[in-house]
Amino acid sequence: MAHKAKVRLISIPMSHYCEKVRWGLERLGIDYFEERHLQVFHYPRTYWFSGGPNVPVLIDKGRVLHDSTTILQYLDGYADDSQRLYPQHGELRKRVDELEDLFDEVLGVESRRWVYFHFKNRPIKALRTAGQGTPLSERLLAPVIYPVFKLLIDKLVNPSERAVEEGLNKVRDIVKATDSMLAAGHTYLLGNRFTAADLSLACMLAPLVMPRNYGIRLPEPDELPVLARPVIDEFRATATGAYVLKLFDTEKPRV
Ligand SMILES: N[C@@H](CCC(=O)N[C@@H](CS)C(=O)NCC(=O)O)C(=O)O
Repeated sequence: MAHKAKVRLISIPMSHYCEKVRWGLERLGIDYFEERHLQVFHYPRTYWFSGGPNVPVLIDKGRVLHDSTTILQYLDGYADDSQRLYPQHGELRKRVDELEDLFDEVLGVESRRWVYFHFKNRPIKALRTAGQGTPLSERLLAPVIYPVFKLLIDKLVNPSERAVEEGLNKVRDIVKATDSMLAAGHTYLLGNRFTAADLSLACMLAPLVMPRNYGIRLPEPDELPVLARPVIDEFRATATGAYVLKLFDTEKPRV
């Protein structure tokens, strides 16, 4: 693929872990090329570059990095003091790391489970969102391999009704905690500085509040399955949901 960008991001475009990296790159104004793949079709590329199944994978000057947190920390090396997402020392850095880990490992896992629960039996709708910017060959083949894809999702994500309900309760607990942090009245979660904790909260909650200015066009609430809409309304109505929508609007560069 011919392109002049120095940095390559291998992504599944709807992935909120990939959104973290896009946001990090765009915030720093780094020229990058996003190589987008549909789920499953990404495997040859990720195994080739990183030896593993997951996106995001970032390739910069011959270095291969994977895991959104590792990548954001790496990109912080390009940031000047005012742009840094990770405070350099001390207690604040510890809090940023703890929160980013909680958002990635619990919130992001549960918001993704919820998405797959609502979309796994709606291949046409799912492909319309997931396919944006992916190769035509993948989009044409996707309906054929959809049964394999569904089996894999059941195994990897377990989007059962019970797991989804339990997962939403974990999300509610996290949102209660972030609501009280926001009630302290600072501009951001941990004070007056935008950090990786804010960025990760925004991306990991995104599937449950469907912001505009996400890296792909997400469905509007009225395009969602009827049963999914009350959950979007619920989270948009929280202080954290409103905060996340505001971050997408004000902190994420428009490209
Ligand atoms: N902790 C990882 C999670 C990445 C992740 O779970 N990526 C998913 C996409 S949302 C993936 O690549 N899944 C492919 C698979 O499991 O086969 C990160 O922060 O990057």
